[in-house]
Amino acid sequence: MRKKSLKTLVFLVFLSLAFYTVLFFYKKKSTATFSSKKSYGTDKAFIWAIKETVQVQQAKKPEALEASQEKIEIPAPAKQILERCPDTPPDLVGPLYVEFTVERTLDEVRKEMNFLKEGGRYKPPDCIAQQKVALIIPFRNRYDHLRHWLYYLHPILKRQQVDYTVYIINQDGEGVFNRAKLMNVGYAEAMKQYDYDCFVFSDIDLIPLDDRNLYRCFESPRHLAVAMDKFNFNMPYDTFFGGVSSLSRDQYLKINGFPNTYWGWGGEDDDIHERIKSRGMTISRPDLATGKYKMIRHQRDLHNEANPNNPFKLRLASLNMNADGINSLRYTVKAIVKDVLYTFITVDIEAPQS
Ligand code: UD2
Ligand code: MN
Repeated sequence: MRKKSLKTLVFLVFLSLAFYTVLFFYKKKSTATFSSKKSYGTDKAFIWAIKETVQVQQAKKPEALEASQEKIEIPAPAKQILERCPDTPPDLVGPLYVEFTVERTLDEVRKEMNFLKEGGRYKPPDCIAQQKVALIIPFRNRYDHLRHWLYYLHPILKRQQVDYTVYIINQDGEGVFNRAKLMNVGYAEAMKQYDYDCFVFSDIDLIPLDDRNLYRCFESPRHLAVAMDKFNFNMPYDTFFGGVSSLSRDQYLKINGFPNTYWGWGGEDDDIHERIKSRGMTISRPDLATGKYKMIRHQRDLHNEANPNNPFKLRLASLNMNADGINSLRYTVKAIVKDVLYTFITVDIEAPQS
């Protein structure tokens, strides 16, 4: 019996020894596995293996990261490469209904033109406009006309897919009006702001009756207002160049711009025609149906009386053109105001008193 108990005791001691031995080695292993500097030198091979594993995992990490990013990443929209706008703008409607009986405030017009940027600017959003066009309007004290012009022209120009800005060139003071000189100022000021390649010069009181009459430049200088209601929708004479015209930058510079010396009403449009002719260029025109215009009826303005000297000057047009033009232009800008509908430039053009 005693012998049996001794055996059991020895067995128990053996068992507990075995247990503690296992426990000791297990502890040692677990310390080595989960780091600590203490164990670093003690089992280099083991640590190396761990580091290697970690490195392999780290090396794999970017891949794993990339893979996970690929999954959640929303594919970026393919970068839209804009194409040149088509030769014929797709949204043109043809003949237009135009009337001047409705009173419009500038604010009402502003609300309608929500596609414009400050300065009276627009650029087609879905294609690259064929031309960058500055619209130049000689102006003084014609605010009623201005409202109508903006109301009708902005949507037309938008449909024509033009990259454009509207410049109202406002003559400062009460001196004699000078339409052509104001148009030169418009050219010079517009060129300071943007790299325009085309200039459309328009009276404030002329609204096109067909949006297929494109406000852009052509191979030769263009006369757009060929069929006005006030002339029974016809040309008043063959060489008529008044109302609305367009010249590319090159064409404009070729004729040294416009004359600065036509004070008061009349003659300057014929002088411009002479300049074009004397430089060997022809005039391009829309047909009489497309080139229809409605003019807002008005009296002759104060300080813009017909100038009796202008017809004589006209005879010397081709002689004077080298000395009188964009190369001799002198003026002082008084103010530039950028509205959403237009860039309004008030300018002192050294006008004589009338
Ligand atoms: C004709 C021509 C015009 C020009 C002018 C002679 C037509 C439709 N147009 O216009 O192109 O050759 O004769 O100079 O035939 N303006 C003002 N405030 C003024 C005076 C003139 O803003 O006080 C501007 C305005 O843009 C006007 C333009 O100058 O539309 C031409 O003046 P106009 O309308 O009095 O001359 P009009 O109709 O005889
Ligand atoms: Mn007029």
